[in-house]
Amino acid sequence: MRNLLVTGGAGFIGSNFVHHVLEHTDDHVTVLDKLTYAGNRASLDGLPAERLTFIHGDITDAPLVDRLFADVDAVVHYAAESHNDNSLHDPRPFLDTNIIGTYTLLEAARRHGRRFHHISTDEVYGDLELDDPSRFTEQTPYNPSSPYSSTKAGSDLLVRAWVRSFGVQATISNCSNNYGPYQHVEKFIPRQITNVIRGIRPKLYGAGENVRDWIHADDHSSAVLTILDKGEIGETYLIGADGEKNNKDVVELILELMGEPKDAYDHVTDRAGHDLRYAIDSTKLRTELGWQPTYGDFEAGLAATVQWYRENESWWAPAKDGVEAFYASKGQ
Ligand code: NAD
Ligand code: TDX
Repeated sequence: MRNLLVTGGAGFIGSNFVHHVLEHTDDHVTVLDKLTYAGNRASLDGLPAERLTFIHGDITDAPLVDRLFADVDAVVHYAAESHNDNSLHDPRPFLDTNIIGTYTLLEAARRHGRRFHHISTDEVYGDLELDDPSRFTEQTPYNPSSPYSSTKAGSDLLVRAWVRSFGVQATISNCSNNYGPYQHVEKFIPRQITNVIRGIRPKLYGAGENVRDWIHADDHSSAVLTILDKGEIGETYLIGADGEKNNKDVVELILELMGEPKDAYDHVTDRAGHDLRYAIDSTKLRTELGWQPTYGDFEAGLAATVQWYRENESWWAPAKDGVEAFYASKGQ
C-alpha cells in the first residue's frame, strides 16, 4: 500500500485517476487541488473517505507542498490550466500554474527524494498535416503552438532538467485527447453533448477537418499506473489508443447517438492558430511496459459518455451558461 499525492485530482483526468486507483489498488490518495473554475469536489463524491484525503490548496504554495511531500511515497502531477481557448484569452494563469507550479513540486520532490510522475500532452509536439502518414513518438522535436501547449512543453523540460541535474526520480507521459465522465463543459465533446441536451446546436470550429486522437480517460489512468509501477526513471512515454477522428465526424456521431439529424450543427469562428492533427504512436509503452487500452470501441465509449452527461446534469449545469456566454462573446 502506497500513499499517493495527486495534484489536480478534482479535475477531469485527475478525478478519473483517483477513482481508478481506489478501485484497482490498495493505495491511499491525498488530492491537492485549488478548485479553480475547472475543479469540482463533487467529482470525488462517493469514494471511501478512509482512503482519500482532500487538501484545498495551490501547487505554487511552497510551504504547503513541502508539508504534503513529507508524508507521501509518490506524486502524480495532473494540476494545470488545461484549456487552449482560455490560454488565448488570458495566458497568465498558465504560466503561474503550469510553469511555477511544476517548479514548486519538483523542488519538493528533490528535497524529499520522492518518486514523481508528470502528466503532459501530445500538444507539446505541435501538429501534423492531415495527409502525413507519421505519428508523434518520444523522439519528435518539441514545437508547441499555443500559450497552453508552450507552458506544458516548458514544464516537461523542467522535469527533464531536474532528473538530469538533481537526480529527481521522475517519469513523464504525454497523452492524446481524453474523453469520458467529469470533463468540463468548456471542452469539445461535453460542450456538444450538453448543447444537444439543452436544445442548442453544436458548434464546430472552422470546417471541422482537425483531427484529434481520442482515448478514454480510464485508459489514460491505467497507463499512468503502469508507468508509476514499471516505468524507467528519466523516461518519457507517449499514451494513445489509435483513436484518430476529425471533429466533424465526432459531432455527427454525437448527434446520431442522441437521436438528432446528423447536420444539426453550426460552423463557427475557428480557433486562432488551431492545430490541425495530433496522432500518437504508443509502441514504447505497449512493448516495454506491456500496457494495452481497454476501450477499443470509440462509439461505445462515446455512447456511455453521452449517458453520463444525461444522468449527471446537476454536476455540469452550474458551469454551462457561463461557458456558453464566454464562447458567444468570441463568435464561437
Ligand atoms: P482540468 O482543467 O479538468 O483539471 C485541472 C485541475 O487542476 C482542476 O481540478 C483545477 O482546480 C486544478 N488546478 C489548477 N490550477 C491549480 C493550482 N495552481 N494548484 C492546484 N490545483 C490546480 O484538466 P484535465 O483535462 O483534467 O487535465 C489534467 C492534466 O492532463 C493536465 O496536466 C493536462 O495538461 C493533461 N492532459 C490533458 C488532456 C485532455 O485531453 N484533457 C490530454 C493530455 C494531457
Ligand atoms: O466548441 C468547440 N468546437 C470545436 O470544434 C470546441 C470547444 C472545440 N472544438 C475543436 C477544437 C479542437 O480541434 O475540437 C477539438 C478539441 O478541442 P478541445 O476539447 O478544446 O481540446 P484540444 O484543444 O484538442 O486540447 C485537449 O487535448 C489535449 C485538452 O483540452 C488539452 O488539455 C490536452 O492537452
